[in-house]
Amino acid sequence: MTKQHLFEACIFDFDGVIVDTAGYHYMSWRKLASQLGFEFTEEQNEEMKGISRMDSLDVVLDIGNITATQEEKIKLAKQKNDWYREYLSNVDESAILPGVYNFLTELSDANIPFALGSASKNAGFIIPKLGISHLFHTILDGNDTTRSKPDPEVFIKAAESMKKAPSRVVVFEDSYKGLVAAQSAGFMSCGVGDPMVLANADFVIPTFEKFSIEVLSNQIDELEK
Ligand code: B16
Ligand code: MG
Repeated sequence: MTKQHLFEACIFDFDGVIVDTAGYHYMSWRKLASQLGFEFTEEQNEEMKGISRMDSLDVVLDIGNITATQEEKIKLAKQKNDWYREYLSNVDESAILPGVYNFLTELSDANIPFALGSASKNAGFIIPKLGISHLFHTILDGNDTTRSKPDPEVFIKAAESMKKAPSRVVVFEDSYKGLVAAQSAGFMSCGVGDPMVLANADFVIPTFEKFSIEVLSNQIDELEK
């Protein structure tokens, strides 16, 4: 068995893993908080990574001690999303995070399938702008699921679409809650970002720069020892 067979497929989160949009989510929530009259910090934003838009809104409103009716919440979420989409209006392949494109093409050339598993309802809208849709076996976003991370629904559906057992699939995630989702369903997990924040991952990489199938296989090898 060659090392690359230590895993059979991958699932990539979107915001903060494939593309540099996590900052735009933060800017949009901060703008909403400021309009509502309170501060929203980068630290508080960490809580929002990986969770759905409406769950994120509840977190923001809690921070500001604001109560809102369902109708008001829908309007506020729409406002946030309009700003987010405005920030994204010129997004193109330059927003792909460093090293990601090379790793995706390496997987593709090696015939290792991979899927997108995102909580974002905007992922399906953004990904064609990046010119990488054709590389993915399956693209699943927040429109394809009813439960958001830390529920593993999106990852389980992605693995099923590729006909792979979770234990043979590596999930790449930039959020603590996304890693909880991956681990609860028995996936291998790789955190992308700060190891202090992503302490629940099997292993963590700062970015995909200098990352490769060989590096991933070595990491898995270590895990299995
Ligand atoms: P939207 P991911 C998640 O995407 C983001 O991390 C999270 O911050 C956001 O609230 C969520 O998508 C919903 O996004 O408003 O675009 O539907 O990281 O799971 O790819
Ligand atoms: Mg993310």
